[in-house]
Amino acid sequence: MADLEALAEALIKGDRDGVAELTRKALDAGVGPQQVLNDGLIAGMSVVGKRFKANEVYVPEVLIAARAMHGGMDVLKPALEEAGVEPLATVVLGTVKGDLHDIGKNLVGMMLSGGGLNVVDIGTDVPAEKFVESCQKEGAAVCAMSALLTTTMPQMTEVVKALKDAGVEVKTIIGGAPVTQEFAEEIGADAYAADAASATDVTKELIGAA
Ligand code: B1M
Repeated sequence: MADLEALAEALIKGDRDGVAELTRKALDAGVGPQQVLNDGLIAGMSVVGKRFKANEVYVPEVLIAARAMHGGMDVLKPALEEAGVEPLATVVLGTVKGDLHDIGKNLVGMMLSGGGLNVVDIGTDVPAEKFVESCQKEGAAVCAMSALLTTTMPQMTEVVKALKDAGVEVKTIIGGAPVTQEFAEEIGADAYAADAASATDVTKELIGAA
């Protein structure tokens, strides 16, 4: 019988090769790809997320766990596609115009992927029009914005406004060191998250998948 607990544990430890091997073994043993994803990879990543939130692990551990997650996903992806398993939703993610910081954004992206979402990362220094265009093109359920500079926070206002003006039906979530819940409310964003793990929980709440 496949050991999905061991798979989750290998992911938490950041053992990329172990994760790939245990994912393959689980599939070979006849476990469905959705179950391998939920009870193995996502289960492991959500433990990492909780520990990160509680300051029990830090950025390097999350990056290593995310790398291990990718090792498992490489093996799992063809099986998921074959079984017609869809991601929960698509999230368009970017750092707003004028801002080149991407370490936090990338962490958010990794945790969102680890939570079963399809993440379309549109990079840094992204103007409002590009957010709008990408959300439309990708059929995104959520538009996620990161800003690390007080001077670029107003760009988030621009994106929220541009999405509304274009009539794009998408939920918005914002975050980054200078961003606050109050600011999110002020600009009419749907949600704020303080860190990458919370961003995943809040995004799932926004799409009713929590
Ligand atoms: Co810059 N920088 N930087 N910088 N930089 C800061 C942000 C700063 C606080 C440093 C300081 O002065 N103490 C300061 C901003 C001051 C302010 O506006 N309040 C600053 C400045 C001023 C600048 C420049 C203007 C410096 C200059 O050139 N004079 C310049 C601006 C360039 C630009 O963007 N146009 C600049 C440049 C750079 C580098 C290029 C050198 C580099 C970025 C490299 C890169 O990202 N590829 C850099 C770095 C590394 C930093 C610090 C040191 C670290 C940022 C970081 O990666 N943290 C930073 C000081 C600091 O924070 N100690 C600083 C780690 C990361 C994991 O955390 O990004 O906060 P963070 O992400 C967290 C949360 O915020 C949250 O989750 C993440 C993980 O939990 N989160 C979200 C982030 N996005 C989210 C989105 C969400 C939800 C949560 O929902 C969608």
